[in-house]
Amino acid sequence: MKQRLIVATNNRHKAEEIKEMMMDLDFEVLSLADIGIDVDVEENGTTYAENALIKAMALRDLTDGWILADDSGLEIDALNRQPGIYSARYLGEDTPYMIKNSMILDKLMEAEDRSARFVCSIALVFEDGSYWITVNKCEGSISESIAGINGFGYDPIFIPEGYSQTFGVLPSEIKNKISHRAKALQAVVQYCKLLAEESYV
Ligand code: ITT
Repeated sequence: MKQRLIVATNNRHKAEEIKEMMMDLDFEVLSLADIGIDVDVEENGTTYAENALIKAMALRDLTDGWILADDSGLEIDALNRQPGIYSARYLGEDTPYMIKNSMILDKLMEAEDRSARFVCSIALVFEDGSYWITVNKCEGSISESIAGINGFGYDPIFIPEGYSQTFGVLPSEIKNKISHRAKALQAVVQYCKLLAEESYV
């Protein structure tokens, strides 16, 4: 029987990416929407890892199965690594990303250094309350203009290292191989394979 894995996010784009990347694996991957749960967890941690664990642990009493939560963000060096863990709330939680992205480009108008990275921590919580956490990143830079409609959030202004187009333009097949979230999920899968071989963990 497939292991039931609940993806503890209210961000449907994240849930879709995670489902797509875990499609061929031996998990029954379900989002909060799939199991009819609607919770808003206060993210009061000071790191991505803390927040990922807070989100995953909050779901433990509400459902069965393993729980996976993602906390992620964009760090822009010229802005002292803002917005970082505050990425969802930066410039207003309800401000459309078209406006947020254009405000960021304005802030970087004079910047010589456009380097940036996406960071993603994934926490995996097991039924007995034990957990495992990974943090991964995807280096890149902020584009000169907003480009593309693929992905979500800051994707239209982020160019991953080794490419000349934003995640908003690049197809999801590429983002899902090289992104911060893709790397974190690759680590999850590797850990789950070790778990299956018991003697290693
Ligand atoms: P949950 O907490 O319910 O998972 P959220 O969107 O609030 O949903 P976070 O607190 O982790 O999630 O905030 C992450 C924010 O970082 C997200 O809202 C985007 O603004 C940005 N972000 C993270 N990953 C991204 C990606 O792959 N592409 C574009 N923007 C991303």
